[in-house]
Amino acid sequence: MQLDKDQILSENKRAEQHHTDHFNFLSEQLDQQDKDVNAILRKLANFQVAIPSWALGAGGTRFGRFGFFGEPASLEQKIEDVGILHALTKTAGAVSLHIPWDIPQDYNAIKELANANNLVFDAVNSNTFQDQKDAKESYRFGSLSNLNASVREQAIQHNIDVINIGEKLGSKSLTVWLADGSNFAGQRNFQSALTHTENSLKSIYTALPEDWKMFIEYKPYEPNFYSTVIQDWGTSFMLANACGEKAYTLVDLGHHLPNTNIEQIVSTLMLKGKLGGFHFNDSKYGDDDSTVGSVKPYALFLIFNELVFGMENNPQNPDLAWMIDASHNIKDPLEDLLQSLEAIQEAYAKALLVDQEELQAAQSRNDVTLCQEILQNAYRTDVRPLLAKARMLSGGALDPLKTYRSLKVRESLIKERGMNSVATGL
Ligand code: LRH
Ligand code: MN
Repeated sequence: MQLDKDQILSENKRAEQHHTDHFNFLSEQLDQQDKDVNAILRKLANFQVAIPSWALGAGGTRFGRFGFFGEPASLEQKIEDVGILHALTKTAGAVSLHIPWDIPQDYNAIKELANANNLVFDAVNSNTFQDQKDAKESYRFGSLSNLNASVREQAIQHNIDVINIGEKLGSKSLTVWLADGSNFAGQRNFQSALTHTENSLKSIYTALPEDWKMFIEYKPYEPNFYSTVIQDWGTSFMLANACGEKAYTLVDLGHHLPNTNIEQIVSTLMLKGKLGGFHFNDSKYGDDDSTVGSVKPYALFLIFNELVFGMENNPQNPDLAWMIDASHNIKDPLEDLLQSLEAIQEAYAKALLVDQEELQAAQSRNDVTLCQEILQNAYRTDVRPLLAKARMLSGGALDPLKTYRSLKVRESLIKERGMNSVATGL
């Protein structure tokens, strides 16, 4: 299924007057504050987020899975679903595949389909946290950190296979997340686990094409509940430095212990030129993989404030990889992803309203209250007319979620795929 432009434009017609009134009111306000509205619109339009191929169906937990109807049962259908998100938002121009959940059968056909949906392939993700049925070795006691050299070899080879798959699709980066760790004190020697992991990552790094990046994703716990080898940003940063200049740290927002100051981690990694990218989501307790901005929207804004500062002041840090990593248990996956895309754009737009010079001047005078006011004024600005305008200028929907519903997209997907089609992934 593909949405055609005219369907979206006719929906926009109905909302146009309302949008124009709100946009004119806001841009007048921003003009008075000497904000360059056109520059902000350009930045919003250029901000493309990759959609995870593993989040297009209903996920589940160990307590059960409630399938969502009309799920994409093949990689082709997953790319079509990302195409629908991109047609509506014009900000979802990439898909991030997870291997072996999404191994293409016909690379040319997959590339053509992605092209037809104006999509590119972002980072490819390896998977050494599950055993494959025909695998020689098991990852029960770890993969790249395993005490057994042939298990490590198998995991290293898998990552090299994932790079080869990504190369055929035009991807330029590999994301490595390890579940490796232990469930009980005394189960593993921390130093041997870390040393094996470092050496294994270095082996994978040597197979990385010249123009590729390797993202090392950290996580404090789950599925191991006593220790995780790559548990925090410091460990990932250390391993990225040990591997080389093409290795970076990937920040998954859900991979932090409660009340961690993630914006400070982001700022530090950008200063050191080692921030590779993000897995956007939100969480109240653990790695909940909830809708972006649905729990801690102000924290997301503060992260984007550091990103905007870093993108203006840290040329040593490369362009970032923007990806969503979510899992949906009870909601329509496409509606959830539309909301996440909106929340990311909203946080970015609000951060672009922060006058970084004015903030630095207030910081240099230790005018604490004014520093807060500068941030909160930006955060309290309703930037949604800017997002809508940027989408409309790119041929997208003024209101993607409303358009998704009024065009009865899910109903059409169910008609095409049936009620019980199931997607691979989480
Ligand atoms: C681990 C993680 C990782 C993916 C997986 C699907 O929690 O965030 O990024 O490999 O989710
Ligand atoms: Mn992740």
